[in-house]
Parts: sequence; structure tokens; C-alpha cells
Amino acid sequence: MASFHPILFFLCYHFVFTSNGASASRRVFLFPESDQETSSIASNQYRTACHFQPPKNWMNDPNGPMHYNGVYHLFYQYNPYSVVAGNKSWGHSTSTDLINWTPQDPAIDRNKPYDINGCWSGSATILHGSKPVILYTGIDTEKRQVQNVAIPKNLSDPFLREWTKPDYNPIMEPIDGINASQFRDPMTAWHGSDGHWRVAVGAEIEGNGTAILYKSNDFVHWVRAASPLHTSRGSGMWECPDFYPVLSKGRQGLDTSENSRDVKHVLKMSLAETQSDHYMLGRYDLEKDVFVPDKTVDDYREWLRYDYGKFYASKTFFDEKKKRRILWSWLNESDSKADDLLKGWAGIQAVPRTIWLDSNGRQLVQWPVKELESLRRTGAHLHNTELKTGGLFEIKGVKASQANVEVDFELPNLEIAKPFDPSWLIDPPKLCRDEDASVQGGLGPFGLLILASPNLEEHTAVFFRVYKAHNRYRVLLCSDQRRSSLRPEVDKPAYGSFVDIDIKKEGKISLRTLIDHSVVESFAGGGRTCITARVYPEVLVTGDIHLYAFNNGTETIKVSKLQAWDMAKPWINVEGE
Ligand code: DQQ
Repeated sequence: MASFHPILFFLCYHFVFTSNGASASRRVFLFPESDQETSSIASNQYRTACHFQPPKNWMNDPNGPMHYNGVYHLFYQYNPYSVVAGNKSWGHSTSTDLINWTPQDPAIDRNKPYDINGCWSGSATILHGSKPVILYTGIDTEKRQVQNVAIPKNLSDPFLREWTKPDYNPIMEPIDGINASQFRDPMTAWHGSDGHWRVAVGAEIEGNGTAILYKSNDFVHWVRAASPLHTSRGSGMWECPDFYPVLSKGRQGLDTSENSRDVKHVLKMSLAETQSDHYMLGRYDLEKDVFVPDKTVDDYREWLRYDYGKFYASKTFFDEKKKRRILWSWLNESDSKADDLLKGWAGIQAVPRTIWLDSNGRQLVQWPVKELESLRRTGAHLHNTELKTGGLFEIKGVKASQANVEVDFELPNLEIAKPFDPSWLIDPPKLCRDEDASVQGGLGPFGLLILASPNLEEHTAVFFRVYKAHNRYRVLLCSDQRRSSLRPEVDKPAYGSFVDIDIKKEGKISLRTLIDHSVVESFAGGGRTCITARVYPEVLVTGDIHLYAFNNGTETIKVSKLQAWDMAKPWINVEGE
């Protein structure tokens, strides 16, 4: 059982926000001139325990995730030779539970004229439920982006370790007005009732992001459709597009080829310009081969996002074993290149998340796959505890650098919420910066202080504020990294977004946060708003790390339930297994 001791929160914050930071000697441990011994301590502590990463070197996009014959496969953009981007090939790992992963040899390497300069992102399609095929982008001898096929060499190998490239590659080329340097990342194909396969490829045509559609009846010969699946004005290159059906009601996932009246479609695009993933909900008309969004909004900043933090080049797949759709995504580093060189690795994947349509039909909801809960160990549990104004209490009994926390905050008096200004909807991160965790509000800020040093000089604040609009309450979620590390070379933004919940009806706000060394993944309102952050506190190296719940609003609130668990370390790509 954790024991919580309220202390004078304001005084702590006063100290934090007026402090000049650490002395120079505390900052040197990761710089190239530091001695090897100290830097390797830092590198071990920033390495995650429960998140997917290769043993070493550079990783970016998740590629071709699939479930086939009882085995989950995850491929990924990989540089086998270095910790910086380049020499792109497809790394490969397999799993039977999405948690423990066995490393395999790279599945697709640069060795043909049509991919000699790089094997870039792509997807897997299981033809008629029995034959997996990969579509990927190759960078050819002339540096053109072309689309290629790879197929398993031996279907009876349970791990599909070897992949061959048929002689008919490439199957799609940048012709007829397609820009050869903006044409990539084929998605999982879907099969229509007319017997044709369809697949779309990300592109940019005259500044407009687009998903160019191709059709085929044999998966070998592909013909470009008269119109793209969808185009948006001014959004720039669409990388890694994804297109899939979701049930209008219910959490069950659907095969990518499903389509009926009970189904809505999701079109996701990764915007190269902002390195952020956005999506639209809408209806897909197979006869006309067009996707019609529920709402057409030109300004991409208003499009929905899977995650309002660091989360890019994501990709989903249908897990036919458990009838769910699962989302993978690349989380880039936020430290310096010099740090990456010393760490010997760069890039992790977010934990796999189940994804479905919210019952309100307005947005998607995400939740870490159930299997992750098998890693929960001893924990701290607490019920109905008051969190007074200025209260800060420590969540003890868990390893604060490798934990899973779930809290329900109950708000007895909504009336004291401060008035809401609709202009805040345009830039919630600015609101998180202007009204950070030290600024006392009416209802809020309240939430968690994560990876905190003993004197709070370092901490990541994940918190809520509740505002009163004229006919409803608005809930803001912030994940503020600006004090996450004393190290000046680390990128430390503040992220934020509103959570689409009816706080009056639900009476409480939930927050689940996964803390795993250099990553903090937060799910608010049952997964309606997600924010992921990368953080590199010095305190991870010294080891005296703390986790707190706090309330800096003017009203006492109640923690109706708090559960925190230590997370065990799974086997993820341990070499020599
Ligand atoms: N990364 C890949 C491209 C893709 C980009 C190259 C997105 O295929 O467009 O590594 O991060």
C-alpha cells in the first residue's frame, strides 16, 4: 500500500521554477567528451524495458505488421550499420504474444536495381487469408521511388524468415505526372466484391497530399485508377497512409477488406512537414472507389490525431486471432545525435494499441493491448483519497522509472471551473505552456509528476484542467516536458489536447500512464486522448526517482481509485536467444 503525504506543493514549485538548473558538472555525463563508463550508465537507463526496439542502431517506421499462422510479425525501417538514418532495410522480429519478441535476420535488403538505394516503408497483405505478400517502396538506381513486391520463400517456415523478390518488380512506377521523389509507402491492400484488389500509395502532387489508388486482379499487374482515393489541399506529402474499416458500434476489429453499412472507414496520413499522424473518418464507396470524409476540413491542423505527442508513421493491422485492430507507431528520439551515438541506438515503437471507433462516432479510441497487463508486478493501490489544494503525494511501492499507473480523478464541484475561451481550441499546447502545472486554476491543474528528482528540479507533468464553456465542460490534457530534464540539448516541448468526454455525466476523468525510462505514454478518458513524450532526465542516471500525484487547483478533488504497478522486463530482441 502506498502512503501519501500531502506537502506544501506551492513551495516545491516555487523552488523548481526559480532554480537555475544543475551545475555544469551534472550535465556532462552524456557529452562525447565524457568518459565511456559514465555514458554507458546513461545509455542503459534511457533504454526502454517494455517498448519494442532492436538491440542496436537506427529504427524508424513500423512496416508490414501482421498475424500469420499463430505468429505476430513486426518489420521495421532499420539501418543495420549505424545509429543514424540511412541504408534502409526491413528489420524483422516475431512474437506469439506481442510482448516478447525474437529478433530475425533483416527480411528485405537493398540488393536489386529497383531498391539498391533503400528499402523504404510498406505493408503486408494476406491474400485470401493464406498467402502473405509485402508491398514496399524501393529507391532505384536513379533514386526514383518505385513500388515492389516481396513474398515468403518458404511458407512452411513458421517465422517467414526469408523473403524473395519476384522478377516482375517494380509493380508501380512514378509515371504520368507522379513526382519520383514523392511516391511511397503502399498500404495494406483490400479486396472488393468485384474481384479486384486495391491499394493506395502516398504522394504529393502540386503541394497537395494524396493517396494514389491502384487496382489489380492478380496482385501482379496494377492499373492506376482514374481518381485518387482522396486528396487534400495544401497538406504536403502524405507518408505512410493507412486505410481500414471500423465497426460503427463495438470494439471488434475488422479485416481490411470488410465493408458494409455498419462500417466506417479511417484514412490516416503521416504529414511529412509536421511529422504528425492525422486521420479522417468517413464512408468508402467501393463502386466509385472514393472515400468521403464525414467532415471536410482543409486546414490539416484541425484534423484528428491518434496521439498529440511524439508519434509518427504509424500503421495498423487486423489481428484475426483476437479479432481486433492493432496500431503500431514509431517514437523518434528527442535527444541529440551525439547522445544517440553514445547510446548506440535510436528510435523505439509505441506499445501496440487496440484501436476502435468511439461510441459517439466522432473519434477513435486506443488502449494498450491487454497482453501488456501480464507484465504488471507488485503495486500500490488506493481508494477514495482526498487531494487537497496544493497537495502533492508520493506514489510509493513501485519502481518509478518502469511503471504503469491508472488514476480516476473525481471532481465534486464542477461549478468552480474557470470560463473557457473557444480560441484555445486552435492551439492547446500553447495553453499548456501559458498555464503550466504551477499556475493555480479553479479545477486543476491536477495529475501526475513523473520521473521526478527528489527536489522536483526535474519532472514531467501530465495533468488536466477543466473549464466551463456555455453549454458543457471542456477538459484539457497536458504533457509538459519543459522541466523533464536539466540537460539543455534535449528537445522538451509541452503537448496538449482537449479530451472529448462529458465530465458532468461521467463524474470522473481517468488517466493511464506507461512510464518506461525515456518514454511516457498517457491515455486520458479511457483512451480518447493520447499523448506520448520522450524524456531524458538526469535523475534516471542517479537513480533517486519519484512519482507523485498532485492537485494545484483551488478545490479539493478526490482520487477515487489509484493503481500503480511495477512492470517486468519482457524479452525484446535479446541477441543470442
Ligand atoms: N520513412 C520511410 C519512408 C516514409 C518515411 C523511409 C516516414 O518510406 O515515407 O525510412 O517516416
